[in-house]
Amino acid sequence: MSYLRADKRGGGTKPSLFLKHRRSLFLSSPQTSVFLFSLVFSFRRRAKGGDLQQSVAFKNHAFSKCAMVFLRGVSALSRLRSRLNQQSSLCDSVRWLQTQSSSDLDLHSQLKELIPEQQERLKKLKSEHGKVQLGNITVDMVLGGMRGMTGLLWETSLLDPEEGIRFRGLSIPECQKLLPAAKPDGEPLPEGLLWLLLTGKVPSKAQVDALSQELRGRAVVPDYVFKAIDALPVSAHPMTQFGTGVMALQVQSEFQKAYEKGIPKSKYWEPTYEDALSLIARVPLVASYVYQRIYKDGKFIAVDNSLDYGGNFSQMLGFNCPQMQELMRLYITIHSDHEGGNVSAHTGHLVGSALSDPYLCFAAALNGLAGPLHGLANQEVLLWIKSVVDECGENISKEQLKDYVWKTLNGGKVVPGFGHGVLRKTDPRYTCQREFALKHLPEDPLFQLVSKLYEVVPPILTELGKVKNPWPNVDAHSGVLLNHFGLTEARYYTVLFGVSRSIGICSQLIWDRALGLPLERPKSVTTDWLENYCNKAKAT
Ligand code: NMX
Ligand code: MLT
Repeated sequence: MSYLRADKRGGGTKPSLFLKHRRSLFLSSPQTSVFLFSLVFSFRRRAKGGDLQQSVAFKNHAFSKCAMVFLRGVSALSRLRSRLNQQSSLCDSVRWLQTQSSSDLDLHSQLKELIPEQQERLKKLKSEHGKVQLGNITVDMVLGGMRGMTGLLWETSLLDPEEGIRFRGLSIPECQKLLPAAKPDGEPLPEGLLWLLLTGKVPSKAQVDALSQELRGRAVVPDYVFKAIDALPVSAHPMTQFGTGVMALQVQSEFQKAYEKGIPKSKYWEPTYEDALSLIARVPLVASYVYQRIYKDGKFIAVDNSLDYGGNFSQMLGFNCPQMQELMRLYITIHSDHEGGNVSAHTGHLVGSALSDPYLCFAAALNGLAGPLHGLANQEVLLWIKSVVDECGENISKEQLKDYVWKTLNGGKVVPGFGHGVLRKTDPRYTCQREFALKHLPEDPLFQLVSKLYEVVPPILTELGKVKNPWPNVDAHSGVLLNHFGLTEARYYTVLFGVSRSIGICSQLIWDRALGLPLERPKSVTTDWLENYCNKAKAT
């Protein structure tokens, strides 16, 4: 098993539930007992032979696996129990299972219940409404990057041009209000968003805590991943190093192994789920390694078992300030998903349609995210803002700023952080970051410069006459927040975007497999074909 080779750069968590109730577990069913005995036996054998750190990583991972098996077993037993209605004959351990944990806390069990319903819904939609038209495709759309062409099914979020993103129907302010937080009135925990994206339901704090624990248990990265990154020059772009690490993680793909063994189509979603959750759990370790390698002393900071996903990522980057941890929670939540047509999400989905595993899909998605018109814009924004300061100082007047914007445009460049392929108003992800800044860093000079840009840039872009959306997008704001708390290295920013986007892309991939979505293969045509088609259409 791949985790046997895990090294010290892993996290893991102590499954206190498992330790406390292991006796009941061993007694709960013959299959569970056999599985647990063999796991414990193999762990003991390993612990004798291997070094201590390997044993600890393995033990943590093995215990988390047990806890997962345990929760799934609980769910199966609960359902069996209701069917047979044999309340009195169930042993103590089963009664404990029902009252203490149940399938409510296990995301996998929740999905298992939801998937058949959704499969039915899609089947019905196809058979009853398969021929309903969703609009006309025009030549402009074909030549214009497919803007406005509806052509993808994406369950986890939907983008409205005026309102912005809704995650499973919830706007960003609604998520901030409804999703569990690390502290009262705090920012949403990204694990909560992951639960929401996958199930369509707002999770309880207990569900989010269980998911945090599961992710920590999966946060183990083999040494060869770090060695693959180490093979690159330190000067390689952080996104190149991050993408290389993600590709190396692919060696652990459960989907690839299951497919090689001939798993039936109806079960594809299960190893996809395993890969997706492991990938989400592991990318912060790879990302923080890249950060430490390029900008710090290369020391690896381990997972802290007392922290959630966002808090942990912040501390692994070396930032322990509570405000930075809150920022990271907000950052990961809002960058996670932006419906299916954006370059990174669409790439992940397209590659996944060939049944490539989640690691391959996500690595491909990252390469799209690394483009300056997409995720790399967050790097470009801070570098551009710093160039403004270098040339004109922090207290630049609005008139000077206007001149600088025109200089950029006249130089044939875009103003980074403004405009959007779909949005036609200020991005709500910009707005919530602005609110965060007003609360935590109102006096920051770069934040004040960003505020001035909000006044200066839109009228200029409107004056250009061709820009469809002159308003700021998510990337216009994120850099100054990170910079304020000491994460000043702009070239690293797109890696943070990437860590967050793993949540959206992987969530949808699970549903792609659960719904049996087909190979994506749109039709393309040549200019000749288009001209002939249009001439014929004109003649008739
Ligand atoms: N600065 C200068 N020109 C712009 C800008 C801008 N911020 N936004 C759009 N335009 C230009 C665009 O280049 C195009 O020019 P041309 O016809 O000469 O090729 C024209 O306006 C029409 O473009 P739109 O239809 O408004 O925008 P489109 O959907 O093609 O592109 C972006 C959307 C986001 C690529 C574009 O607005 C842009 O380049 N923005 C700056 C980069 C950026 O912030 N990207 C991040 C997007 C969010 N994300 O994280 O991915
Ligand atoms: C995103 O978050 O993916 C960007 O805003 C780009 C997009 O939605 O097209």
